[in-house]
Amino acid sequence: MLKWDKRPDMVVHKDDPYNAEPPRRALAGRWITSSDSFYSRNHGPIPQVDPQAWRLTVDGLVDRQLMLSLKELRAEFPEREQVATLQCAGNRRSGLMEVRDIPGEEPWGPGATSTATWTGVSLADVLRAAGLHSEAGHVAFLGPDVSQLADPPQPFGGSIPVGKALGEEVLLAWAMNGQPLPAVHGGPVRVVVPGWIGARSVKWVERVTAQTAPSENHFQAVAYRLLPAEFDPKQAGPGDGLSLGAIAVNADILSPDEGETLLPGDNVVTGYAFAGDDRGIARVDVSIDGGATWRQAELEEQISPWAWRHWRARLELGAGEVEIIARAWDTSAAVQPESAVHMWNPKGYVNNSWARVRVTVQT
Ligand SMILES: Nc1nc2c(c(=O)[nH]1)N[C@H]1C(S)=C(S)[C@@H](COP(=O)(O)O)O[C@H]1N2
Ligand SMILES: [Mo]
Repeated sequence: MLKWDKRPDMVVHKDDPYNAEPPRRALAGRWITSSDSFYSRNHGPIPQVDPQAWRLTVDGLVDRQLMLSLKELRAEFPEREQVATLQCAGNRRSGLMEVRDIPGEEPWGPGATSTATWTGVSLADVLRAAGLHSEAGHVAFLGPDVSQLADPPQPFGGSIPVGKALGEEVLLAWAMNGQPLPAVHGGPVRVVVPGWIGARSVKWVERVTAQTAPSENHFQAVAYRLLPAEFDPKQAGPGDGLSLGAIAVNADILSPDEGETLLPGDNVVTGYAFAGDDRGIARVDVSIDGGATWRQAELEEQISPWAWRHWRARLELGAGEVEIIARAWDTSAAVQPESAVHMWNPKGYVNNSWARVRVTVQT
């Protein structure tokens, strides 16, 4: 059996804890990522949680503390299905590492982005049943997996502001692509926070706490924050840098792959584009002359307000080495920045610079 039932050609950044992304070809041409291709990002050992024994505690600034089994969660709240893209804040970090090394972090490519159909209940319904207090400003999540990346080691957690937590798209999900949620993706139950960095979608969630301030968990207060380029990440403490939440507009090329050899003439280029929260993809441009001139790609269907948008463009390519470039615009008219040089940051988050793939066109 392959590790965590993943396809054999996953790009494995680390075996233990398992960190792997699908190659571009596994994402290309598919609006829904099959579960065996979906990236997986883990900060600690993957727990095997018995679905019968699993309980969710809802506490903090609520009228009634709740303790729910999976059976109760399914019976007491309306079921919701949501297609949503997850994207790690470290997606495309490898592009930042080409600018300057980022010791201790993994060189993720464009595959730390995947899309699934999630089934569960709205977190908002559960918070309403608990009687959320008006002073609650944030909703914190806690998993059971203890990460050695925190000092001292602590379970993975994070939080989202109450305004986002009450959006009906935020799920406590037990199924992925119509199957029980696999352990590697947080089974039996995980949080899915569509449009926000993947880190907020806490897996194997055991506790939901309504509180006045953001979570003090390492992965909210210290990691997943955007530090100024000059900052020494070893000196970073709670609250330093910008807290990452909604995902910035981003895109990458899925086909052709980096280094591919193509035939001269008409070639089809495809890729994905994604913008977080309430923003959508408005336009994708492609260029083969370094960005001097652009041509608009054709946008494929918007399959859900919370999913990426695939795009395609037909390019006439002449013989030689060609760099294909793509950039997306979102519905707030934000566009991807040109260069990773200006995006570089000590932990290597949010590389949303122009997508570039170098190919050789045969003579
Ligand atoms: N409990 C727990 N939840 C977690 C993580 C983790 O290490 N532990 N990693 C987070 C990060 S950084 C990302 S990008 C997503 C990845 O989800 P996936 O492994 O299902 O793709 O899970 C998030 N939830
Ligand atoms: Mo992540």
